[in-house]
Amino acid sequence: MPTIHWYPGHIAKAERKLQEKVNLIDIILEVIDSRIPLSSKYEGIEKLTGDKPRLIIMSKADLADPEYNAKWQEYLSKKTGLSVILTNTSSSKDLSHIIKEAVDLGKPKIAQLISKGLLPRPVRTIVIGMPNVGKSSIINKLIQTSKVKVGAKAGVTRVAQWVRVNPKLELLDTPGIIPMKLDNQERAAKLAIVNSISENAYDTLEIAQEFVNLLADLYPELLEDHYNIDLKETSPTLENIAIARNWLILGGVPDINRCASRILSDFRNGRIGRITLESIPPN
Ligand SMILES: Nc1nc2c(ncn2[C@@H]2O[C@H](COP(=O)(O)OP(=O)(O)O)[C@@H](O)[C@H]2O)c(=O)[nH]1
Ligand SMILES: [Mg+2]
Repeated sequence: MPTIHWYPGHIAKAERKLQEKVNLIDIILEVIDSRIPLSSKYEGIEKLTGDKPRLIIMSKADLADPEYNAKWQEYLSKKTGLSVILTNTSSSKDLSHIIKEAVDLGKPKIAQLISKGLLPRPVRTIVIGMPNVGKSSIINKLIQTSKVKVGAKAGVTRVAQWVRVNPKLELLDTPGIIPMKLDNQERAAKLAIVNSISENAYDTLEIAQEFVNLLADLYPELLEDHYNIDLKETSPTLENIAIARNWLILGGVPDINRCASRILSDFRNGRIGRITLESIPPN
């Protein structure tokens, strides 16, 4: 198992900042990565959001295995009782779906304001998730139709603004970033594979090999086809893949560094195929 470094000291502060933002909003858009729906899901989410309504967005669905996408969507909606929407940032159909669900989720809150004699106002929401899951891409898509800034709010950093998505929905234009507690190294490795962890925190050779092991286990044909190896004859090491693909340095030595970076970028860009790295937990 590779070693991934993390700093527990930063977590409490990051959690406090996230909580401050969440306190300002009515409903939450929680983004997870469709390729690792478990590892990219924040375990402390219920504690953070209390009883505020929430919508789960499975991002990067275009990079994940379509069969697994459907299974994970069903599993998560059953388990949480929440709506789960699959998205990829190039689809605007998903986007209108998200907007409609968000407005619906906020209706009880607005009705409550009215019943207290207050004026109705747009539902306020925020996009939260781990680094690199696609939060900014979703925010940009949500606000591209309307660039109306509705002003800063006290309690949030000065740069955070409410943006009106439509007359019924306002979005905080900076995401809530979930602090990474990397105490589980298997999980941390998956987060590193999808590029959610800073490259300084891990060894690329180790993480690439970990990914190759997962691929050999879950999608052996994709590994064989894409890297030109036969798993019956060759064990899937970075050395062997570099040899098979003719990635060599002077003297015919396999270039494992190039091999490692290449494999990770192939996966992250969807060049190997549509891959999901986590299967549904047995019940
Ligand atoms: N293929 C694909 N790439 C995406 C999608 N959403 C985001 N990305 C890419 O993932 C990377 C991180 O996205 P970003 O929105 O900055 O994530 P954030 O760190 O959560 O704000 C960027 O390179 C995006 O282009 C998606 O739905 N499909
Ligand atoms: Mg971002």
